[in-house]
Amino acid sequence: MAQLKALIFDVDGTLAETERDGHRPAFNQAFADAGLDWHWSAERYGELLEVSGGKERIRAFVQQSQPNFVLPSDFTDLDAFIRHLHATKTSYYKQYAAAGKIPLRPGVERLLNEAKAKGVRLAIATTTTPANVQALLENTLGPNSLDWFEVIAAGDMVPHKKPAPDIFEYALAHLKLSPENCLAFEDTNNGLLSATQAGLKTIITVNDYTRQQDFSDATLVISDFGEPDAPFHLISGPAGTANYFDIALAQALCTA
Ligand code: XBP
Repeated sequence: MAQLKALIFDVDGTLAETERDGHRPAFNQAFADAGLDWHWSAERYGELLEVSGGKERIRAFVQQSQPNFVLPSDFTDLDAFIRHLHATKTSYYKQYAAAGKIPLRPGVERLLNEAKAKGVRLAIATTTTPANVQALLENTLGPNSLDWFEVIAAGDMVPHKKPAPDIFEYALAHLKLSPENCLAFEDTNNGLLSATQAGLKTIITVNDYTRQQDFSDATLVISDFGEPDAPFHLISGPAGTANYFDIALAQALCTA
């Protein structure tokens, strides 16, 4: 029987609705600052989210939709210009987090605190930039909250971003744990592919960008983690009598 030893969390869309509340407006503000007439609508951004990584997403947008794009004269190549845009975007994301514009999703803080109280180890496996993780956690969970996580695997730390398994494999290696003793938490099909290829049972919490995606290989699919007074909506999988996600349910799913 596999004992639950650690929870490994995706960030964007799982811990918080960051794509809606942070990343998309930050991208658009960075484009405006650069004098570009690019504006990613919620719908267009949902399409672009197929591409993991903000820098990769900008490049995909240029290749898909800006065939006549002319590089500004003070940049030597497109990668340098994308890095500049992305750095501006990250600064806006951090400002939004600091302004309290990116709240945690239901049940996240409760589940993290219960895990800590019960000795279940915590880790993060995300495509987003480490600075964004720090800004989100410190501005929602407090100044020492990064220390709750034994490893924060993020962004360019690995060569291949989700749906490749690299980022979850990086987290498992640093935890020195077998995937059978962990659960992954995701919100997208790309994230599910990444976690399951790393051997992890995966819990999906859907959101407006992802609820129509294929989660056939997920262990459990729920609307969110829920709260005792605000139950989750069970979409698929064995939740038993639970109506919010807690360590007891996590252990039952890990063992099953
Ligand atoms: C989601 C991503 C990230 C964010 C943007 O990461 O793909 O690229 O959309 O962040 P995850 P950056 O779901 O794995 O948390 O611009 O810093 O990449």
